[in-house]
Amino acid sequence: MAIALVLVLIVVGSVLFHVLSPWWWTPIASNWGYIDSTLVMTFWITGAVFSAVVLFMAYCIFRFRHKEGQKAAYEPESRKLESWLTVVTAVGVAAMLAPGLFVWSQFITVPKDATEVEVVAQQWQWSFRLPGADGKLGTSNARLITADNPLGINPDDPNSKDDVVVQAADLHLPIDKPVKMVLRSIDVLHDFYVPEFRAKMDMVPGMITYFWFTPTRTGTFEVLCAELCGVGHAFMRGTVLVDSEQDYQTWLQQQATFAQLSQPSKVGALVAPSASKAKVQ
Ligand SMILES: [Cu+2]
Repeated sequence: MAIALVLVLIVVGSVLFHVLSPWWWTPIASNWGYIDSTLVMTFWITGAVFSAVVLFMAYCIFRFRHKEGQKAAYEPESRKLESWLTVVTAVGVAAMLAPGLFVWSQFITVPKDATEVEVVAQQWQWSFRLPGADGKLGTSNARLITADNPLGINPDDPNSKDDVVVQAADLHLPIDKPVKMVLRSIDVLHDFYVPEFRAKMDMVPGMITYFWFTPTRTGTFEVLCAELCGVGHAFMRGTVLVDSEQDYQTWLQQQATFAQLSQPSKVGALVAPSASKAKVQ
């Protein structure tokens, strides 16, 4: 009886916690309202199943409790019950999965007018690269990483000369312009995550991953690493500032291009320690 009561209390407590909890999402600052709808849908399905299963357990414990002279019948298999459960589970899982797949396909179908912004992760900081006037990012390669070229940008690629390099500093984005975030890691697994944008994606060494979004609100947003990447993982924070077009242009004017950065010290490029870090991990 006590166990049945505890189970009922768990359900009531969970529902009350949901209704009364002050913990909820940060206000959205991008076009990904779909992500929220998908989460809400998943939440209702899993929440309903959770309540139903726990309440059913409580009912069974109460209804079939031990009574003097009563013996339980052994029934190891019930085809009817099994097929019924299989169908309900399959429908539930499909209902959770299907909307997610539609949203996923939109998430990675980049609109033609999106500007590319490269995010480079390394233990434990964020760097960014914007295409210059040509609108194209130059190629890059982890083997090209040196002290003078910490992001491994290809100096022989004509497209990379005017690329704007934002090394270990804040990224600015103009409001209401779609951006394609091109994600790269130069050591271990990381994950680029800005909670307000409702967007995150793993960054895999040797691979380029991406997603797109349109910032819809100006402000300062925190970038988190959402993939355990070593002892400094918790401190791997960054900042994205969504500016009005004018503020964005002012900021952009102050940034250095790859050509400018690589000019002063062409001599004796040293191999950056980040190349060997990957092996240690
Ligand atoms: Cu990380």
